[in-house]
Amino acid sequence: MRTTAVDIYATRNRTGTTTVARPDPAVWGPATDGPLDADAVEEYDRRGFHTVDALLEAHDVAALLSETTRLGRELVGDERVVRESGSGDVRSVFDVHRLSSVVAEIIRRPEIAGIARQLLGSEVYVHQSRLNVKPGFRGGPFYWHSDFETWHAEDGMPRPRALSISIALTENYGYNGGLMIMPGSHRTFVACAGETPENYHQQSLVTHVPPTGSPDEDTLTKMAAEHGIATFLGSAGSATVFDSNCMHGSNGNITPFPRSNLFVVFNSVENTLVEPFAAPKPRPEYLGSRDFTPLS
Ligand SMILES: O=C(O)CCC(=O)C(=O)O
Repeated sequence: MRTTAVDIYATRNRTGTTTVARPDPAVWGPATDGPLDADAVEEYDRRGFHTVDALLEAHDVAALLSETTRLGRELVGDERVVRESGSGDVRSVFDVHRLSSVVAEIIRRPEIAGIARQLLGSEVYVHQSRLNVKPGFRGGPFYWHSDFETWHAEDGMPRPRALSISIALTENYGYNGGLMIMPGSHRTFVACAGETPENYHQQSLVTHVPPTGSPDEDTLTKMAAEHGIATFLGSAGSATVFDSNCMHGSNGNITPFPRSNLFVVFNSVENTLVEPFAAPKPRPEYLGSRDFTPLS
């Protein structure tokens, strides 16, 4: 574990949830050069996210869905595949930018990686990628969290100079477990209670309310009252780009309509990982990559 004099994003190793205003920007630099226009950049800066319609065409979506099925079938017993604890259904397949040439090609496109370069103000690399599957009738929820809180504590990401692009592979209705984000929450860093146990990812990725790294209910209630909750609605192929410190999560899916998406996390090459800030050792490479080669 890293020992530094002052960690402005100190989290874990405490008994309660605390909040602090985030000192870092969400948009790093002028962001004038890239796929997003000035209004989109302003919205991302203010709300912490922005939705792009029709980022992928139907044939790309079909190719990604078929990759999801293939990887779930081929990677039996592989730790990169996380399954629902009750049903054994595939919940997530990680590291898909390395496992699938289809994913590798798509995420490098200027209209995708270019958004990350534009908002993060530098070259970028992939910190993590995953296909999240939320099948009809029994897809599990993802509890409220800030990704950056986890990446800082467990992966050693110094600052919130990272973002995710979540690309819908199925229609996202208001009721099939789509992404929920508290708009504007990216401006507040929520430090969470609890200590990070050894190999915590083996527990946290399958537990619907992870005991460490989850804000307490009082804090979430206050944040929801202040910011409200926006739900991502969109057709297959649309996408939401969101800041690494947004408070977000999603409900389970008991509707007959599956909800799957591709998540890609881009980190600035000027924000590469160090030792974890609040965990005994770094998480495995497929969760927090230490290959900082800029995307070509
Ligand atoms: O797929 C979802 O609904 C949410 C996933 C999520 O929050 C995450 O991967 O950090």
